[in-house]
Amino acid sequence: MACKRGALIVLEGVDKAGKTTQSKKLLQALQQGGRAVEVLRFPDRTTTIGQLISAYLEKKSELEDHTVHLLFSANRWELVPLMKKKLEQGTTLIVDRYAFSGAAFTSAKPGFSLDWCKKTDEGLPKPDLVMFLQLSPAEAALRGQFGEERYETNVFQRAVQQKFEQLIKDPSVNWQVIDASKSVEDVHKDIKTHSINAINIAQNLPLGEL
Ligand code: DGP
Repeated sequence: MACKRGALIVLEGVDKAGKTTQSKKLLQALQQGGRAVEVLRFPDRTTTIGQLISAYLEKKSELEDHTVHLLFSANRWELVPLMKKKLEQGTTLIVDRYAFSGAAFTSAKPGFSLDWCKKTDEGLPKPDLVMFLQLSPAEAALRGQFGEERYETNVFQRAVQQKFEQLIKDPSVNWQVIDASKSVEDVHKDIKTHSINAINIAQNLPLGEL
């Protein structure tokens, strides 16, 4: 019998929603359950393209806004062969940010339509599940100050939040909204339940495209 494919599971949300903490906890829980699973994170700052993005985010370089959008997208595309290989081999991938961050962050800038921003990611492997960790700007502020990187301001994050609110209305994507204001353990329980369901369903379905 052919090996069953892994699921592509994405965590999205504004900064401070807890995506990275929850990705790690989900990884551990699924591994303890005996599943083959790995975490990926976008932007992947280790590649040549990722290093350009990293310097831009750290404000060490300036890039024109369309250009940086294309670089973020290219950074996802360059990982596609690896992602497909892992999924086909039966490994579930937990992805910390994906194309939806690409659309939400760039379209939060003046002069960018959501449609234009989504175009460059069309054809990427489609997630079996996208969990949106929902946290109001007020609650995010209670989690401390933002860091020094580009985009880490209250005004910009509020604009990003609004763009995500539009994106989660897309019925062609399996969105699950998670209340990220709950305790780390309670959020983890919700995420784990949705993920196990998605893994069970995905193994009998072909991988789709965005
Ligand atoms: P992180 O390493 O998860 O903190 O992400 C770095 C920052 O980059 C964060 O503010 C979100 C933003 N970001 C992530 N993906 C994209 C993208 O595709 N396009 C744009 N413009 N920003 C992105």
